[in-house]
Amino acid sequence: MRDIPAKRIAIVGPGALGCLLATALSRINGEIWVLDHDSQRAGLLQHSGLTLDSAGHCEHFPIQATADASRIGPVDLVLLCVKSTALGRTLPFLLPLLTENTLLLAWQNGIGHLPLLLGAELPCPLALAVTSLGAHLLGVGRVRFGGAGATSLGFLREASREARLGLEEVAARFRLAGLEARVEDDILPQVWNKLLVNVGINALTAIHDCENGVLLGNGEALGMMRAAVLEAASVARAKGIGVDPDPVARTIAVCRTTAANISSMLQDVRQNRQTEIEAINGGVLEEARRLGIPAPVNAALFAAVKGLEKSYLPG
Ligand code: KPL
Repeated sequence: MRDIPAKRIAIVGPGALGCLLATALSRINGEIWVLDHDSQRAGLLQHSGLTLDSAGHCEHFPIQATADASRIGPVDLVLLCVKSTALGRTLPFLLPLLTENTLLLAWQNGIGHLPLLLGAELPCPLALAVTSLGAHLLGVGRVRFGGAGATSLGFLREASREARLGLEEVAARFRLAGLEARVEDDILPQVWNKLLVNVGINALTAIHDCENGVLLGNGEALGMMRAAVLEAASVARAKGIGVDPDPVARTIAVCRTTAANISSMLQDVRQNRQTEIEAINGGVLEEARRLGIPAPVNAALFAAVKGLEKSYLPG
């Protein structure tokens, strides 16, 4: 592929999104690595590569994968695709990938993890990616494309000119790979707009053990959705973040377009994994508490999902 320089890129976390991005970027000039904390799975990925299932058409991509970041060494770009719950243990693990010339791009849902990201001692610039790309993991290294969606990229802090140019180049690379991507001057409204949707859908689907679309036919759940989203939107506005003027309509629209989806939180609960409730409704609660804004519905959703986790997580 011409027009774009070859880069060394590491994708950390071979979940649905990590695998999808790895397949997309494999089409473009560059050296792609997948870093996984699980050495057995990394071995499988190295051996079998990635498979992308797009509308029933399967494509295979050989990939380099390892559980040892020092085997990869410094790279130009890191796509940090682990869940917010794994960030604490992942940041030290990926340090061998980073130099001052690396760009670290974080793809987590929610906001509760942002203090951890911002407080991390990193040698390189850090940017956030907010995406509505759909992806579903079918098995190790096997991902189903779940629908096109825009990706916004942006820095949370003042960034150097080089870093901003680097991020523009990342957006161009994604576009060349067929993904819709753009750089935002202010990424926070995008982070919060996505958060508001997750606040309204994820916990409720976990509590009711249902697909996203089922919420639309449940009057009680719809009332909770509306109230939770409005509480979170008041918090955003109190922080001066310009979120969507009608976040409830947006959440309902997403519920409709993703009606058959099992939300990421329900998938976590069904597989007895820790959910992202701390980063999503928990993140809103933390900000609400700081600002003295009541958020009883988010508190109830938070407590209910914590109760579910307690039934299967040790400790
Ligand atoms: O982002 C999602 C998630 O499941 O985390 C939604 C938009 C709710 C789609 O399922």
